[in-house]
Amino acid sequence: MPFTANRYFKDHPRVLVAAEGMYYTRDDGERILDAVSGLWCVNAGHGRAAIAEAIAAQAKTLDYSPAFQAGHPRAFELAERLAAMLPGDLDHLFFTNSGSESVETALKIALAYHQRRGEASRRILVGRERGYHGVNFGGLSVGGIPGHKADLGPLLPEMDLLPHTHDPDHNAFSKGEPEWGGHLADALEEMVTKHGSQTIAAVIVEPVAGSTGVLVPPQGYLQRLREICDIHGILLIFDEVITGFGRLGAAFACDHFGVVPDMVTLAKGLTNGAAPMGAVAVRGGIYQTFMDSAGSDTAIELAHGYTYSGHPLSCAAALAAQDIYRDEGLFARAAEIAPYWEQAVHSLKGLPHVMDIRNMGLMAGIELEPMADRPAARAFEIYLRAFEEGLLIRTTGDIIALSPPLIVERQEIDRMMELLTSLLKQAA
Ligand code: PXG
Ligand code: PLP
Repeated sequence: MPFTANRYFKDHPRVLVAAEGMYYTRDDGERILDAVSGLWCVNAGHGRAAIAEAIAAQAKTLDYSPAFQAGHPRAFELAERLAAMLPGDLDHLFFTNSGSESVETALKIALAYHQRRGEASRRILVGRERGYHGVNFGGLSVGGIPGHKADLGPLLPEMDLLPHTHDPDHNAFSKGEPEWGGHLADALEEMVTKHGSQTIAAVIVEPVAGSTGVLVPPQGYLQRLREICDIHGILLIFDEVITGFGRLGAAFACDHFGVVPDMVTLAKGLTNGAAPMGAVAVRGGIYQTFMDSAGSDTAIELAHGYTYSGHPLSCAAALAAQDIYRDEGLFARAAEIAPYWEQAVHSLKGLPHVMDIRNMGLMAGIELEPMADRPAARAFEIYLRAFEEGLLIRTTGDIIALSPPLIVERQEIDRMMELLTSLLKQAA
């Protein structure tokens, strides 16, 4: 099982058999409140009939269409739809099957783009400490979680990592963007000096780091990264696998922060989690560079793609999900309820073990003091107890991460906090 304590699971299985709205149903028939949107993906809540029907209808009409050298209407429709939603000239899309594949795709496009425009010296890919960009080799290389790389030996050699932005001495219990830390973006400037100009191809960051415990960017940080990238001709990639599709109360984090990156990676909420799918959006100039540099008009411009790129069932699911987001105004709804969410999660301050709480949009991280000699044990224990008591949360190290579906109601937020309060009080 993926990222699972397999032996423990065998002895203590946790099995979900159905889902509707804000709730899962366990195999013992009990309902459990979903405070993480499955795994940060079911933004419109579970069991959306329109998505299920769209998938079924698509399966009957066109089950599969070859991804290479042919197309089908739903993929173009979805690409146009996303291009219209994305800011600026982020207007060309490439479809994948996951966030990890989206990241690989974006990193490959970055390297190839510089080659194509005659700056082949730009080979270095820059990520950030505590960054998560999936589990494939490129994403791992620029990822900032040492434990994910430990057993693998050298990965991509031409890479570097920016410092992460979380320092509890300066920003513990920040509501929204911390005031401290914007200057940490200047580390990119220092990297240019260290490696030489025209050596860095791209920088990839999560606008808000999700997996490593909801690390919110300091005020001005992302804007400063954009400026430095512009000055030095470096591509800026926002990994919006979690922040995309309303999580921050806007369609994308780029809208929320008013920063247009050169590429955006997407997945998860793209289909409301109902079918595997990812996407990479690129700015028009990147697309055009490939079109203009490929030689004859039957040459393939980008030697990349997956059997299931733009799978018809995934496209149908994504289009139906986007209809729901639009028709129910869910991104605006997330923005509307975010202040209530903020005050609710910060009400846990002062409970046993709570060292820090941070939030943005409908995301929150609650960091606990680790048990001596047993890192991550305290949070995992709370995860297990929560599951028993009827609440699904996510934990990473000793941090509880929350990201409820955007349909969450105030009384459901209250229920989450009530349960967490009692679990924290009981925790060892
Ligand atoms: N980039 C980011 C920013 C992500 O959050 C990926 C890439 C990889 O996506 P796929 O679809 O290949 O898993 C992710 C995925 C968690 C958790 O709770 C986070 C993710 C996946 C599973 C669990 O920490 N993020
Ligand atoms: N391995 C083999 C032997 C293949 O033939 C293919 C695709 O044709 C792949 C891996 C890649 O699979 P996918 O396109 O689903 O990523």
